[in-house]
Amino acid sequence: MSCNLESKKMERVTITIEDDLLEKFDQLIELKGYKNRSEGIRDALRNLIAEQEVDSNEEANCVGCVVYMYNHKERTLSSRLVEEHHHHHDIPAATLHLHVDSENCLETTVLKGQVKEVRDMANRITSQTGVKHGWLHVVPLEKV
Ligand code: NI
Repeated sequence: MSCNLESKKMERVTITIEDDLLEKFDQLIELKGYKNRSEGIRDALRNLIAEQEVDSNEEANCVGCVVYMYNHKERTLSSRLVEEHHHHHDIPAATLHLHVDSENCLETTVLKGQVKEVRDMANRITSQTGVKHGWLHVVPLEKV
């Protein structure tokens, strides 16, 4: 992840980091494909700020990505999930469905709304009996 920095005012800062922590960070940024440490640190800061914003403002606009797996042979589960989506059609959503194997389906649903609405909807999906590996990632829409 990176953004166009040409138009942004930048400031050079000096930070102090323990050798072993820096070594791990260097391994991480290489693994993730960052061009340099600055790119990696900027992204880490953005994530930290976004996480804090989401935690502190339930009314902020966001997009949420909820990922979950379920067994489509589980009685009534597929229809319960569809029912959940139709019942809350006021929250814009798009779902990608992958037939993982003969039993399991993986769905990724992208929701748009206030943090509280998105969290509630994600909880209604992932708390259904038979849904496993439920996970939500929330991205605030205000620019960081
Ligand atoms: Ni499927």
